[in-house]
Amino acid sequence: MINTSKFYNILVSKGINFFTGVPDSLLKDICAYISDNVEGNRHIIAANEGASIGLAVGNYLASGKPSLVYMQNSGFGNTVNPLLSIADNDVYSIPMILLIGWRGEPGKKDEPQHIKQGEVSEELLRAMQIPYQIIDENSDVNVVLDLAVKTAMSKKKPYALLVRKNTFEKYKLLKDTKTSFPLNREGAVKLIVNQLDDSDVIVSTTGKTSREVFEYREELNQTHEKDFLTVGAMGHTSSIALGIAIEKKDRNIFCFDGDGSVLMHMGSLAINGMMKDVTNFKHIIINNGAHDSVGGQPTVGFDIDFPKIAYGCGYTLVDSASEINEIKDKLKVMALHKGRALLEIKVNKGARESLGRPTQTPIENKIAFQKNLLN
Ligand SMILES: Cc1ncc(C[n+]2csc(CCOP(=O)(O)OP(=O)(O)O)c2C)c(N)n1
Repeated sequence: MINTSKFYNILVSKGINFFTGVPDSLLKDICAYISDNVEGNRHIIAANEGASIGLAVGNYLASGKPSLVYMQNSGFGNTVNPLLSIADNDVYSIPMILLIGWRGEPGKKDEPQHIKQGEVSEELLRAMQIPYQIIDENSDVNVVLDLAVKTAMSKKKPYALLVRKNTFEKYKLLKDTKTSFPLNREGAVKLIVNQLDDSDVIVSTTGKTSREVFEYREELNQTHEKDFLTVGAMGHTSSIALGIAIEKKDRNIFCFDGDGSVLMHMGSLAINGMMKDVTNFKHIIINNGAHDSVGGQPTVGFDIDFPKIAYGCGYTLVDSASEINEIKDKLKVMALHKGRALLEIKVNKGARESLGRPTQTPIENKIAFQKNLLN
C-alpha cells in the first residue's frame, strides 16, 4: 500500500505545495494527511470540484507551480467545464495533477450510483485528452509522480491519477473537531421522520443521510414510497425537491440536505427562495460541519450562517436549532408555514458502524415513489 506521508513528500519535492479538492471515501487517508500537514490556506476543501480546478488555475497563474486537485470520480463531472474551457491546451494550457478516487471500477462491487461513472471514467479522461495512469497499492510512487508532474509541466496540461480502492495506507485525521450537540445526523433524521404527516414527502441527500432514512423505515416496518433517496448528484437534492414541490402543491416536500451538499451548489438556494408561489417547500439542513459520509473532513458549515443566506435568497421562514424540544417545535412551525422554509439542525458528526445500504434498487425506489406521488 502507498504510505500517505511518502506520497505527500514526493509531491512536495516536485514543487507541489497547493492542495485542493472535495473529499472522497477512497482518498480519505491521503485527504486526512493533507489536512493535518498542509498549513492554512495552502489546502482548501472547495465547495465543489469545479471550484478546485479554478483554485488550481489561479494558483498556477500566481506561482508557476502545478497544484494537486483531489476528488471522487462522481465529482469529475463538476470539473469538465473548467478543465475543457480554461485549463485545456486549446485555451490557457494549465498544468495540474488530478487525483481521482475510482468508485465503481469495472469488476468491483459498488453501489448503483457509482457503476456507470466507474465504467466510463477512463473513457471520459481519454475523450477529454487528459493523460492518466491508474494507481493501486503496488504502484511505485516515485515513478508514478515523476511521470505525472513531468508530463503536466512539459505539456502544460492537467494529468490524472485514477486511484483504485485500498491504494493508500490508513491515516487517522488528527485535526478532528468534536462538538457536543444532543444529536448526531441519524438522531435528527429519526426525530424529523417521527414528526412528519402521512402525506409528507422526503427527498434526502447523498451519502449517509439517505442510508439512515432507508434504515429507519426498515426499523419502523414502513415502506419506502415516501422517500426519494438522492444517491448521486450531490448538491442537487433541493432542486429535485423543488421540482416535486412545484408539481405537487397539495403535499409538503421535505428536503433533508447536508452542509457539504448545500455548499456544493449553493446557487440553488437563490432559485428555491425566488419561487414566490411555492408554498410547500421545506428545506432542512442537517449541519455537522463536515463531509461526514466520506471521512469527516471539515466544511465551513459551522462558520457560515445558513439561515441568513437562505433569508437573503428569498426563503420566507428560516431558523436554526440543535436541542431536541427546540427542533420539535420548529418543525411544527415549519410544517404549517406556507412558503419556502429552511431549518438548520446542528448535529455532531459520526455514524453507526453497522449502518447498511439501501436494499432496494434506485429503479424500485423510483417506481414506488412515483406511484405514491401520482396517486
Ligand atoms: C459531486 C460529488 N462529489 C463528491 C462526492 C462524494 N461524497 C459523497 S457524500 C459526501 C459528503 C456529503 O457531506 P454533507 O452533505 O455535509 O453530508 P454528511 O455526509 O456530512 O452528512 C461526499 C463528498 C459525491 N458523491 N459527489
